[in-house]
Formats: sequence, structure tokens, C-alpha cells
Amino acid sequence: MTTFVDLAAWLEAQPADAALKDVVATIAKTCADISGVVASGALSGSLGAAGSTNVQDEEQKKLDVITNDMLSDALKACAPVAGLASEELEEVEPTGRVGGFLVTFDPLDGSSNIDINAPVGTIFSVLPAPADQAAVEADFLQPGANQVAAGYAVYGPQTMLVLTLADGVNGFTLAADGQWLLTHPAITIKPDTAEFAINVSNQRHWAAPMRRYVDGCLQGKDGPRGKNFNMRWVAAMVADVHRILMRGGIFLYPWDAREPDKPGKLRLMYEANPMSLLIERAGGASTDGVTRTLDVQPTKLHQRVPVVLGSANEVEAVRAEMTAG
Ligand code: FBP
Repeated sequence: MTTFVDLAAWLEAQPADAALKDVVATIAKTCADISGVVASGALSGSLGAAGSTNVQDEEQKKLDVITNDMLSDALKACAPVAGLASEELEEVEPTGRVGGFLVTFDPLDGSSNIDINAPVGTIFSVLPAPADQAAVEADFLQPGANQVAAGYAVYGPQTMLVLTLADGVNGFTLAADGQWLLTHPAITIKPDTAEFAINVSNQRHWAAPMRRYVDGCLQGKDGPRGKNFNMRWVAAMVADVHRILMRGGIFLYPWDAREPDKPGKLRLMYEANPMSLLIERAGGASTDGVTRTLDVQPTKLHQRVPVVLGSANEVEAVRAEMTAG
């Protein structure tokens, strides 16, 4: 029988700061707890709308609120955490401690999947905190390249945790006894793919180069790309990114013309940045269509960005189309 290394032993062996390992272990433990709540669904009365909206004016589901509270409480109790920020909270929450780390998170990504028993997940990003003063919002506004750890948990047929710490990307599966076991070590993404993920219902709102790129994929063997493409769309970035880490592909949530001053749907600090670090560390690429996501200097906490990530050669094919005019 195969034996698997558990997360605690794996963390122990990583060349990283003990305090950072503590933060990652706290997030992992909370995700295991969240998995239980998500799995209980209607039995625990946790499905349906919360009757409130978040700072982005999106209707909150009960599970958005429950999972946000679970992660916030756990991180506030975790000594090396100086502050946290969440998709569900308007402002950053300093813990009152100085030094250590800042954590940003989307406690339950893919909200529209919650009530239909389709995959959802938790995404997190860890940044260094200022060493000499209590954290304020400006301290969170660091480019994604500064992240010291990032990852997600996906609550699907199996609950998995995928994370990057010092280097590499590793996947753990939640066992029945609550342990995370290393089942997917050293994940890498193939550079080429013939599978794309995009919400095509927004096609008429996209910029012309994006329409051209997707149209080229849809034309298959007879079009400019000379090969047939397949399409997948889970409607939860966490599950679409997980698929790409498992078998390659490209995920796109581009700028569209409906709200021109919102440059995309997905949020930089707790969706695009952590996913981009994972994708790059696995050998893929992530851009806003042209510019590397991890180099974007955030100007506000809930900033949105266009996202194009996955197999490196396909991300490059999008960039070539976008810069062709
Ligand atoms: P939430 O953070 O509100 O869940 O929104 C993010 C998201 O669910 C992504 O995970 C997903 O890729 C996208 O929205 C799907 O949106 P849509 O189906 O509206 O295009």
C-alpha cells in the first residue's frame, strides 16, 4: 500500500521560515474544517443567500459569510499574522501585531456553484508584513511577485490543497482523518494545450483581439491555429485552475466593455496573484493578456484585472494576438 507524507512532515522539511509554516498550517487546518461545512450542505442549513452584499456589491451566500468568519478567526489567532484582507471584507483587518505576514483570501470562490453541488474553493496569498509598524492597507498593496506563499483548497469529489512555499507546486488530498497527504508532488504544466476556458456568453463585450483569439480556437483545424480545441468552464476559477495544473489548458477572464472602468471580473490580490504564482511555479504563464500578472503594482485592495493563465505557449498565443492590434 502506498504511504503518503503528511502536510506537517512536508512543511517541516521545507526551507522556509517557521513562522510562515505556522501560517500555512493554520490556513490548511481551516480549509479542512471548511471542507466539512461545505460537504454538509443543506444538512447544516448552510446553503442559500445570506441576505447581504459584500463590498463589490455581490450578493453573499451564507457559505461566503461562514467561511470568511472561519478563516478570519483562525488567522487572527495565528501569532505570525499581522493583518488580513478578504473578498468579503471592505477593509483590511490588522491583528494588532507587528511583523510576520499579511494574508489575503477569497474564502469561497465560485459562489454560483455553491447551491448546485459543483466545485468551489478557498484561495489565499501570503505577503511579508512591515517589520516595524502595525499593518495598514498600503502595506498590502505589493505586487504578486512579493508573495512568500500562495495556494488554494478545492472542495470537489476530493478535497485538495495545492500550494507553493519556497518553490515548486505540491498537491495534498484531505484524508478521512483530517490529515492532508501529499498525493501530487512537483506539479508541472505542459507548455502546449488544445483546451481553453472562457465564459463565451460575454463574447460580444470583449475587445476585438480577444474575439479574434477565441474565434481562431473555435475554427479548429480549418482555422489559423490548425488544430481542434476543446472547451471547459466550471464557473469557479479555483476548479478551472486546478484542471489546468492537472492536465494543461488556458483560462481567460478578459476585460470587457460592460463596465470599462473595471478592468476585469477577477480580483488581483486574492484571486489572480495567488493563482499566477502557482501557475508560474508549475512552469506556466499568467498575464493580463500582455503584461505579467505578478508584476502589476496594486493601487487598491479590491482591484480587478483581466486574467489569462495556463500553458505557457498558449498564453503567448494570446499575447501575440493582443499586441497585433
Ligand atoms: P466569486 O468570487 O464571487 O465566486 O466570483 C469569481 C468567479 O466565480 C470565478 O471563480 C469564476 O471564474 C467567475 O466568477 C465566473 O463568473 P461568471 O460565470 O459570471 O462568468
